[in-house]
Formats: sequence, C-alpha cells, structure tokens
Amino acid sequence: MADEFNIYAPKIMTSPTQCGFTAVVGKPNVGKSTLINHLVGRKIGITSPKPQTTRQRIWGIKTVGAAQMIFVDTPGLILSRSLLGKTMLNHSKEVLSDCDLALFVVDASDFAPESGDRTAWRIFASEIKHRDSIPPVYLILNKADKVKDKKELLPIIKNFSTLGNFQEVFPVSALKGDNLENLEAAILKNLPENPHYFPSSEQDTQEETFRISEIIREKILFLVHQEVPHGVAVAVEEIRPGKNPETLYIKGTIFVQRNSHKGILVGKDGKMLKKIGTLARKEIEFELKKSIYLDLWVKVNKEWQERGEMLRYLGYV
Ligand SMILES: Nc1nc2c(ncn2[C@@H]2O[C@H](COP(=O)(O)OP(=O)(O)OP(=O)(O)O)[C@@H](O)[C@H]2O)c(=O)[nH]1
Ligand SMILES: [Mg+2]
Repeated sequence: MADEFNIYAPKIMTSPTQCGFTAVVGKPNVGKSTLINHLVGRKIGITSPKPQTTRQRIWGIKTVGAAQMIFVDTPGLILSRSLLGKTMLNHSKEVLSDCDLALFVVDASDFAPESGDRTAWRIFASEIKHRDSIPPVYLILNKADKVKDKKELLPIIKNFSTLGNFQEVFPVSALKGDNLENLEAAILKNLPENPHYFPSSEQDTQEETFRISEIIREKILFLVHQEVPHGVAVAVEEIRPGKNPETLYIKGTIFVQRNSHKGILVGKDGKMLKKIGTLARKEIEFELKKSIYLDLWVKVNKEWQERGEMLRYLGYV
C-alpha cells in the first residue's frame, strides 16, 4: 500500500552543494589581497606597495552555481614584537587552524632562498602541523608578469618542494588575472560538500565603518611614505545624515604615533590631509553610491599599537 502511494509522492531532488574556506597566506606584500580581489571580482581588501597593509582577516565570497568559495585574506606571516603585530599573526594562525585549503603565495619576481618567504613558511608549517587533518596546499608564484624568462620560476619551485608537500603549483599574475581561471578550477575541485554559508549575492562580510576606515588608510599608504603609514590607524567614529539630506556626514579619526607624523599627514596648510580626504571621499562615494562629507581629524596616540583596548576600538581584534 505504502509503495503504491510512493509512486505519486513528489521526488525531492537535492543535489549536493560545496562550500569551503581557502586561506591565502604568505609573507607581507606578495599580493595576497590583490589575488583575492581578482578572484572575487571586487575590491574586498585594500592593497598597497607597502608591506603589512592587511591587518585583519577578511572574507571574500564567490558563488559559482552549486559551489561557494570563501577566500580568507590574512596579514602577512612575519614575527613582530608589537601587540598589533602579534594580534595580526594570531589572525593568520586562526585562519590556518580551520581552512579547507591553503594558498601559500610568494612573489616570484623577488625571491631569495633565505628571504621572508622561509620565515613565512616556518610559521605556516608549524601552525598547520597541529591540525588533525592537513589541508591541501597550493604554491602560488605571484607577480609572474614581472618574470620575463619563465625558467626563473624553476629554482623557486625546487626550493619550496624541499620544504613542503604542495598539491599543485600555479604561476599567476593577481594584478593582470593571468592563470587565475586554472587556479579557480583547482580550488573548486577541492571544495568539500557543505551547505552554502552565505546567500549567493554576498561577496563581503565587513562592517561599513571598517570598510570606510580601510579606504582612508589605503589612501594614506599611497600618499605618505617611510615609516609614517605603518604607525597609522583609522577609526570611523560617526556616520549620520548631513546638513544636506542628500549627503552623508562621515567623521574619521586618523591616529598617529608621533607629533612629527601628524605634521606630515596634515601637510603644509593642511594640503596632505585634503589630498587624502579627496581620494578617500571619491572611493567611498563610489562604494556607497551616495554623496558624502568626509571630516578627517588627526590625533597623536603614541601607544595605540600596544594597547588592547585601542586595538579593539580600531577593529583589529
Ligand atoms: N606586477 C605585479 N604586481 C602585483 C601583483 N600582485 C600584487 N601586486 C602588487 O604588489 C603590491 C602588494 O600587493 P598586496 O595585494 O597589497 O600584497 P599583500 O600580500 O596583501 O600584502 P600585505 O597585506 O602587506 O601582507 C601592490 O602594489 C600590488 O599592486 C602581480 O601579480 N603583478
Ligand atoms: Mg594584504
């Protein structure tokens, strides 16, 4: 009897979906954030020619049919004495303790056997070995566009193959998008069967205030040089309707560690701060699709990199 009824019962077809976390790690400045931005197809994290740009772990999500890839951008793997540096390293380590796949990125145009890549690898390897199951690791030779003779990639591959067990090796250009389709196809192949964690339209999980503060910091990294940008942090402290209802008022405070850095950031007659503000405002307006009034202030806080409460306030913890 039951079988007879079953003939007419609707068949619910549930095709399996895949979803997994891909950690993107390596020493600072090798192009991790640029790679994620290109893979996801939008700017998830800020980038700059200066090392230690990314200070947080940042998720970038890409859904392709039944598969959802969650890329996790991480601060560069480097040993540091400051509380900020240790906090950044902890972010990277936490990501490694729980990812399904890891992309270990090196700069193929600037490789030396005993370089920071080795330190990064040591940190990576010692973290990953604590896991019950070791995730697959791909070696990513980024900035391949800068390497004229591709034979130069061979010693790098040889060097790393003595260190670890890489499931695959990809020479890529994160900046130009070279070979990223092949990389994506290989990532898809390794995604575990899981329900999707995010709606397919979602690409980013950052809070608006953090995204805005990062845009402002990126402009500082772009315009200000030497050690100044490394001692800079930005907090967005107020977002409210402006006097003109069409405009959003955003107040941002830029923290610096020294009076002399404040002078450099403000510039002669406030010109530098104005430049930073103009560049940041244009990008924030593009992001929010709204006209904004960006009110920037510079404050000296000598200890911000060493104070847990400040790091929490700034969103780094
Ligand atoms: N020529 C070239 N430049 C690249 C490539 N990928 C990244 N870059 C540049 O390298 C610099 C560093 O890139 P990021 O993406 O900020 O590097 P990162 O590894 O995230 O750096 P941290 O956040 O400091 O760890 C930027 O100036 C990028 O434009 C590439 O494939 N080719
Ligand atoms: Mg980065």
